Amino acid sequence: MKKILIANRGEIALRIMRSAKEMGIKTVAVYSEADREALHVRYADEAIYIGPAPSSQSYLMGENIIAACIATGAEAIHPGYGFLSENAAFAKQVQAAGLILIGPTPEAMEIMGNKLSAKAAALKHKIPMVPGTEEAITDVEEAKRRAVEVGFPILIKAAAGGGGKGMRIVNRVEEFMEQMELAVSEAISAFGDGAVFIERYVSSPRHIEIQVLGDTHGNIVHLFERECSIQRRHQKVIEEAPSSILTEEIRKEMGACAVAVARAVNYVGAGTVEFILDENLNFFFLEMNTRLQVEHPVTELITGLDLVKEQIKIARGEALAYTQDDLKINGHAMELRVYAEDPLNNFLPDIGTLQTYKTPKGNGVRVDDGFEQGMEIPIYYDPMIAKLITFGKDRDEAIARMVRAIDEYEITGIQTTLGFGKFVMTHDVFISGQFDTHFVSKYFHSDSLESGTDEEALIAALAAIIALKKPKTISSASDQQLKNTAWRKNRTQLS
Ligand code: MV4
Repeated sequence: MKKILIANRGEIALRIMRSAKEMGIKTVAVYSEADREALHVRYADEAIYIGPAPSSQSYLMGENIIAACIATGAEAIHPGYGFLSENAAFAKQVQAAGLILIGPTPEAMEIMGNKLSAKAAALKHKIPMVPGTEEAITDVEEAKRRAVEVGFPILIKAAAGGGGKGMRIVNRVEEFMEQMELAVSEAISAFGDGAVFIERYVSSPRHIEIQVLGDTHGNIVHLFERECSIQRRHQKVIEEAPSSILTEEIRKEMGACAVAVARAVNYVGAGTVEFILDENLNFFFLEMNTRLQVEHPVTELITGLDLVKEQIKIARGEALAYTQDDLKINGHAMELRVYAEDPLNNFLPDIGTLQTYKTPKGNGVRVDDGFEQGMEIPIYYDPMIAKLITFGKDRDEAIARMVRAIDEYEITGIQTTLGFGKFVMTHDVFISGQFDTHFVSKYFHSDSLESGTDEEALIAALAAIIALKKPKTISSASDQQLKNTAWRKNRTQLS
């Protein structure tokens, strides 16, 4: 493999190109109108324009990407995460064009793309699963009887959903019919597929996922777990490896289950098997993600492996160079996703120019980003600016480094989740390791953040006075606009 095309943008495109470069492989970037000046375009050996800014007209245009691959003589495509990375139809088109997709087979993507077929594949291997229905609900009365059997609260999930999309909690049997109708119509409009199933609702879960790698020779290993319980509205904010809660025994069991799930679909490449863990440390299989994930760096830091290099070697047909017994956890890693979002304004995306952008440095700090000072964050794509990753000999050291790195990070011109990250890292409950997926909604309020500078406090106070004095007829929308434009935009980073 001498040249690969990276069908992505931002930090992950750069991350992939760096590993390719270290392997002596040339890189081809693709870019949209909004990314003409982007770092991934400058970093690549070649770059091809693929369409207008909206991803539906550029990064999701499989045909244009395959054409760019052929035109540049690249032999393989790395899809990164998001965009076309889990699109089985695209994977088939890549194969049909005589190219290699650096990822799993279209068949594995297809099975894991549907939660019910994923569960059916796992069921054959005695993988623990949350009690519920094993098939799509066709008879609502029968489903209701099953819900009573399982016990309320229950969850209705869309088979075509995933990552929390298309889920509904039903607390009482009286609500079942109504929620069912809503869930089905939502699933139809969101996914074009009304298939839904039910599961008992695990009320205080932890989200634990296992990284797996499979080669084309039938070898599959796991690279231990990542814990991703710190999230808000199904968007992960902080991830770590290893989990602070797993015992060596549960880790082994979960790892073996993850490998069995991967084996059920002859998994090739890097994948992640997602579980939830209840209060009694029982774990249940939820779904499998058939891509390289955003949070892969924490696994890299504790295993010493480069997951992108491993993906490329697997795609070249090489066998894994190690067995499960060769793999060990060393130290502890933390990741904070730095989003261009305003934690004081319900985490609304905050776009604009990075007036100051200085990343933290030093021992145990890694920053995976795709921006430089002076650049604008485009509105068209995910608002993630960077991933701040720290490593230490143990969890306490990884946390201390994270706090130090957050303090060193300088971002002005836009609001970010850095201050929010510091709130979590310094919270007793997080430090104790005794938390669940409700951490953010339980403990974070907009007044949890340290206040900004004196000048900002003054402007905020003035804005409040103006708001109090204004005639009642002024709408709350203008109130919001005042807050956004008068002082929030130019405030320096909370940290
Ligand atoms: C659940 C659950 C509780 N019980 N399933 C959300 C993401 C998707 N992969 C599945 N999710 C959940 N499934 C049962 N039976 C709770 C969640 C859930 C969750 C899971 C992991 C991380 C964060 C979460 C936040 C809310 C709900």
